[in-house]
Order: sequence, then structure tokens, then C-alpha cells
Amino acid sequence: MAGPDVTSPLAPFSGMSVLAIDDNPDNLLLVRAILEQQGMNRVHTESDSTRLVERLTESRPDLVLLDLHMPHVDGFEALNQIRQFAGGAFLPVLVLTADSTSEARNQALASGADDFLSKPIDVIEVVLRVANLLRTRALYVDLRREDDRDRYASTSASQATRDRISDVLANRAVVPVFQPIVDLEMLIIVGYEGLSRFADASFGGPDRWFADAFDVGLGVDLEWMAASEVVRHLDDLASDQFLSVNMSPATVLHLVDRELLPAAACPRIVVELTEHVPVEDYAAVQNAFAALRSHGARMAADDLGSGYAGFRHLTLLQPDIVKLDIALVAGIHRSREQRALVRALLSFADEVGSVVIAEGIEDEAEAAALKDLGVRWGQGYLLGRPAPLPVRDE
Ligand code: G
Ligand code: MN
Repeated sequence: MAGPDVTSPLAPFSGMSVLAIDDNPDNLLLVRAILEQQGMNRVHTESDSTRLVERLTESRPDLVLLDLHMPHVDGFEALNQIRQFAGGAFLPVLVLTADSTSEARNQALASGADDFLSKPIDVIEVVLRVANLLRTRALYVDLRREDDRDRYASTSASQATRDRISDVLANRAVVPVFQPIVDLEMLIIVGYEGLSRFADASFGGPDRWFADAFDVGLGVDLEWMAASEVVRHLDDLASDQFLSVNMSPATVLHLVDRELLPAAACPRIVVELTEHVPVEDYAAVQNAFAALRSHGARMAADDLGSGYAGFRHLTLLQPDIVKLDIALVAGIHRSREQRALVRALLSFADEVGSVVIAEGIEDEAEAAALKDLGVRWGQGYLLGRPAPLPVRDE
């Protein structure tokens, strides 16, 4: 037997499996001789077409060479069986037959043959056509392998994320920090926003942790746990200070079936509806919040001016508190447009009885501009960074 011929068009495919089906053993010998001469080393032949499926199963071919006129199972029936066996995978079939009529050719091609050659055969043509079909098959196999690898990688990545979040949930491994909300005129702390910090920052900041949790279906659980850890500290605040907790719309809905805190604590609680996720059903959010609200809890529209939160959001949510996003606040002393927007929102809030809090105040100039406009409460690095609560002496 000749070794692989590197100059053969079939050289790159020498390890691929070929199955030839023909009721004439002489034809099979010829096909085998041609292919093996070109270096193909997995050539299988079968003269009994009733054994087709069995041979497909054991030889796992990358290409089938198929005769048309055979007793019992003819080429057309064989094409059917091959398609069924392949089950949607790309398994090329080259029909090789003594029947040179155009009817036979067209019918074979219409029945799903990928190529058609009739006798007398030209050895070079057979080799070239086989090479073309195997090249496409190799491409298909490669792509499918890559696809499987990607799918595997992404399932194992999300399994790792699920494990990481589950760990945090099981150990309640989130640290609440508190950022003061300050009366800009009197410079006294009127309340705190509770935020969450995660010990391992290598996966990103808190926003990333919550987004990852939502990706693997654990977002509500993580937000709920974080909110519970925040409200546990309510009694560490002065009794005239309020405490603000963050929730996504999906988490707010669970205020119906889970208890966040006793009714008596509600008057000092603000639930900030984070606005990085759109609210799909305002009525559901209102209903879920109704019980807490009836006990005196307030709702804040968070991050106004950043994402989805627009006028429609304000009218449908009817928040008690409007929190202006840092995007509206940063550099406000230099921007007539930002001041005009804040003035409009202040007037709106005043009209409907809400209070405005400016977030992300980083310097005196911003604080002064906001105070001039009439914003009563502010929050930001200038006034205090998120931190564990100071120990209070009673
Ligand atoms: O979406 P929400 O407003 O709840 O997010 C508050 C986030 O903003 C926190 O992560 C907090 O650390 C951050 N933050 C608070 N004050 C400031 C500030 O003055 N400047 C900036 N850049 N970020 C702030
Ligand atoms: Mn917030």
C-alpha cells in the first residue's frame, strides 16, 4: 500500500473516513485502490446495501460514495437513510454510477446527493471531487467542534458564577456601607443610603456582582439579602434619620411575599427603585409597595437622568423622593442646560409633593449651585463617602 502522497489533493484528508456502497465488488475494489493510492487510510466498502445503516454506524464516514442501481435498497432509498442517519449534520454523498442519463443525475441531486459522477470514471476527476467534498466536511467538523467548545465554556463559566453567588448568599458575605444624605442648607445628616460591598473585587464592583447574579437567575436573592443586611442597621442610626435601600423592580415585587422589616420601622425606610433596569409593570410595582407605603415607607426614583428614568417613569411611579443622577449634577455650576433641567424637576417635584436629592456631589461649586436652585438634600463624596456606620455614643 502506498504511503500518504503529500502532493495529492487528498493528502490533507487522509485520516477521514470514506464509505463506498456498490453492489458490484469490482467497482469497490477500484474505488478503494484509487483512494488508498492517494493516501486515504480509512476506506470502507460494502456491496450489500441492506447493511447501509449498520456500516454507517461502525465506519462513521465523512463521505459516502454511492451507487444508484442496487438490488433491495437502491441509491435513492440509500440517500434517505443516509440523511436520516446524519440527522441534520453535513455528511456529503457522492453518487458514482454507470447510469449517465440526465434523469438519473437530476433525480440523485434532487434527492440530496451532493455531487454526481457517471462511468466511465476519470480518476483525477474522482479524486478532485472527493477532495472538494472532504474539504467542506472538514470545515463543518471544525466549526461544530468550536461551537461545542464555546457552548461548553459558557456553561462552565455560568456554573462558576452561580457557585460564586451561591457562596455569597449562603455566607451572607456582603458588607453594607452607608453614605450620608445631607441637608445642604443646615449641613446635617438627614438619612443614609445603604450600599453593598463585596469582599472579592476581582470580579468587579458591586454593580457587576448584581448584574452577574441576575445573569444566573440569582439577582433577586442577592438584592434581597443585601437589602436585609442594610436594614438590620436601622437602629444604628439616629432616630430622626431615614435609611434608604436599593432594589430593582423584580426585587420590589417580592415585598408582597417576603418581609423586609417590621411595619413599625417603615416610616424611616426609603426604597430606591434603581433605574438601570426598565420597569415593565408599574401597577405591579405599586401593588407590591402598597403595604409598606401604608405603614409609612417612601419610594425614591433613583438615578433620574441616567437611563430609562424619564418623565413617563416619574408620572407612573409617583415617587416620594426623586434622586438626581450624577449625570445631572456633575459640573452643574458650569452648565445652563443642567441647571434648567434641575429647575424643571424641582418644580415638578414641588407640584406633586416629592422631595429632590442630588447625588454625586463632588465639590463645593456643585453644592453651591444646587443649593441656589433650591435643592434641599444632597449626597456625594464631598459630603461623605459610603462607609461603615460610625459607632454612636448614646
Ligand atoms: O445607583 P446609586 O445611585 O444607588 O449608586 C450609588 C453609587 O454611586 C455607589 O456605588 C457610590 O459609591 C457611588 N457614589 C456615591 N457618591 C458619589 C460621588 O460623589 N461621585 C461618584 N462618582 N460616585 C459616587
Ligand atoms: Mn441608590
